[in-house]
This record gives sequence, C-alpha cells and structure tokens, in this order.
Amino acid sequence: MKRALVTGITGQDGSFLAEHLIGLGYEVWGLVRRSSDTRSCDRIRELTDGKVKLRYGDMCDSASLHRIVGECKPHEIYNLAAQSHVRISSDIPEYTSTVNGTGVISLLEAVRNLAPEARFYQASTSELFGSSPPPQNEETVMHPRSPYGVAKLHGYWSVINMRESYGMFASNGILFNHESERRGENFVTRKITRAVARIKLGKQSSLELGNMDALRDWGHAKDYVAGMHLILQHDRPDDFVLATGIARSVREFVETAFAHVGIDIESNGKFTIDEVYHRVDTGDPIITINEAFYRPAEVDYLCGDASKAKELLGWSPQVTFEQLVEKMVVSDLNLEG
Ligand code: NDP
Ligand code: GDR
Repeated sequence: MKRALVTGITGQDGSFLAEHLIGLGYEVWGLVRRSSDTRSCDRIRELTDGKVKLRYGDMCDSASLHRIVGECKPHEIYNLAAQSHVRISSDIPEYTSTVNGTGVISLLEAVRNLAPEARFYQASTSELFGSSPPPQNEETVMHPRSPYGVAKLHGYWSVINMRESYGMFASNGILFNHESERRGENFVTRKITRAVARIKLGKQSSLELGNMDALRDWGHAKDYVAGMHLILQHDRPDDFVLATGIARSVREFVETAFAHVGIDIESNGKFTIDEVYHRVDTGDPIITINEAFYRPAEVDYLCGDASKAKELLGWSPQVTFEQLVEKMVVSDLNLEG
C-alpha cells in the first residue's frame, strides 16, 4: 500500500486531497499543528476516526518535520501547509516567509535525508506571476506582489534546486485560485457566498469588500487535488500550471451569487471606493467598499494556460464558474439556514 504524507491536511485542499488519496487506496498521514481548540480539524472530522494518521508538527519546527518523515517513510509528500492569505501576509511577512519559504526547505531536507526516493509535491501558486500579463503558463516571468508570493517563490525555486542538485522527484503545481464549500471564510469567494446566504435569510443586511475589479481564474478545489496527484504520477518531476483558462472579476462573482438567490442589485456606477450597490427591491445599500480590504500591491489579472497539464497529464477541470458559485451559495444557505 502506498503511503502519502500531507501537510496542511486540515485546510481546504488538504481535506479534499486526503479524501481523494484514501479513495485511491493510499494510507494517508497528516501533519497538524497544535491549536487552542479542535475546530481546526473540522474539515477532516470524518477522517479522524482512524482513516488518517495524524501527527503534531509545524512548518516552523524542522525537528518535527524530520521526525514525521522518518516515522512515516512516505512514498509521496504533498506540501500544502502555508500561511495562505495574501493580504494578511503583509501584516505578518516574516512569519509568512518562515512557513511558506524556509519551511519548504526544512521539509525537503527531511525528505532528502530520510526518504530520498519519495515524490514531493509543492503547492506553488499563480501569485508567483503577480504583475505578469495573462495568459500565464510555466514559461511566464514571475513577479510576485506580496510577502506571500515572494515566500512562495522561495519554495518554488527550492523544489527546482533539489531536483537539479540531488535528482529528487520534486515537482511544483502552479495552481490558480480554486474554491469550494470548504473555503476559508476570509477569502473573497466564501466571504461573498456566506454573506449572500445570510442576507437572503435575513441574518445580515450588507457586505463590505475591497477591490471589485481584480480578475481571477477560479475553479473547484476537487478538480485541483486530482491534478496534484497526477503531477506526482508523471514519469518525471516537472512543474505544471493548473487553471481553467477563464478569468472573472470579483464583481462578476458578486453579481452571479446574488442572482442565484434572486436578489437584484445595482451599482451607483462610481467604480471607486465610493461605489455602493443597492438592493433593487428596497433601495438599501447591500455592498460597500472598505479600503481595509485593499492590498498594498494588487495582482490585477490572473488567467492561466494549463495546456501542458492537459497534454502530459490528461488533466482538465470539470466544474464551471457558474456551478462553483451555485455549489458555494447552496452550501452556505444550508449551513446558515
Ligand atoms: P488553507 O489556508 O485552507 O490551508 C492551509 C493549511 O496549512 C492548513 O491546514 C493550516 O493549518 C496549515 N498551516 C498553516 N501554517 C502552518 C504551519 N506553520 N505549520 C503547519 N501547518 C500549517 O489553504 P488551501 O487549502 O486553500 O491551500 C493549500 C496550499 O495551496 C497552500 O500552500 C496555498 O498557499 C496553496 N495554494 C492555494 C490555492 C487556492 O486557490 N486555494 C492556489 C494556489 C496555491 P491550520 O488548519 O492549523 O490553520
Ligand atoms: P487571492 O484570494 O489573493 O487570489 O489568493 P482572495 O480571495 O483573498 O482575493 C482574491 C481577490 O479578491 C479581492 N478582494 C478581496 N479579497 C478578500 N480576501 N477579501 C475582500 O473583502 C476582498 N475584496 C476584494 C482581492 O484584492 C483579490 O484581488 C488565493 C489564496 O488561496 C492563495 O493562497 C493562492 O495562492 C491564490 O489564491 C492563488
């Protein structure tokens, strides 16, 4: 039986990946960090009943990474652990750098010393491209725009360096935004769908957002974790973009989500921080802009070209933008109802 070690198993992707690997017959191990309550394991609650082996550790504690790799002796390692919030990375840049950059080196060193034949997947990101114009693919110049992106670039190159220096099977998945019903509540898509559900149910009246005109290439996380697995099944280590190839603005996400629950909204057309959307039925403000949600440097336009993954791995996403928004809104209506 193949053993896989997943860091970040309690996160959105980690939970879907663990389920996917168990479905494929893997023995799944997960690294969890100590938390003051047990809610951090909510996404993997159903797996904690013996389906996964969990071990305490932290990306900032290299001894714990060595211990877990030595005990598990994995065939495959998926490094998904990260301080994954781009805007918050500007508030905690050093910590973000340690977890998302140095932490990758610590884990790679543990693998090189204790499981050198293992295959290593690194959760790299479209944020690496930053200000490079779309469509972005594996050849696009990288120009990150946040401490998060800079730290992830460190991780990205560490993987390539291990491959070139020691022949390790280490690959980067350069994944564009992927969302789901399990998305953290302070990422924009989930923030929107949760608010739309609460507004529909009369539990909230309005929502504050930041930049409505950023464009993102949004897919569903389930499709992307399947791609992570395929990247490690390829005949050689390599780097792959996973994306849908279609970009939508935050504004389009908002409008699609409200349309789904039958609430008509209209903008005052200011397209600045003075923009306000009103409910058509009551005239009440429903979306206002708060500068606090803007980033020091924005990534304006991400739209990926995943031709390489399609050709070499046979990967393509199945869930459309409209289906993604619908799934998230319906799930939040159920959770809030
Ligand atoms: P989440 O924020 O949902 O999950 C992050 C995971 O990392 C959680 O399990 C968290 O644990 C864990 N973690 C954070 N800090 C540490 C630490 N110091 N030591 C150990 N574990 C830690 O992220 P996603 O699931 O959305 O993303 C998974 C990975 O993919 C991340 O690396 C992210 O940067 C990257 N990525 C995500 C994309 C997306 O659109 N979702 C796109 C491209 C890349 P805890 O539960 O305790 O907080
Ligand atoms: P992103 O996701 O930065 O792309 O990183 P996020 O959902 O945080 O932002 C997407 C875009 O929405 C704009 N925005 C807001 N964002 C948040 N969080 N909250 C708001 O109120 C808001 N209003 C507008 C942002 O400015 C941005 O342009 C995600 C993470 O999962 C990373 O870990 C991953 O690497 C990238 O996707 C690919």
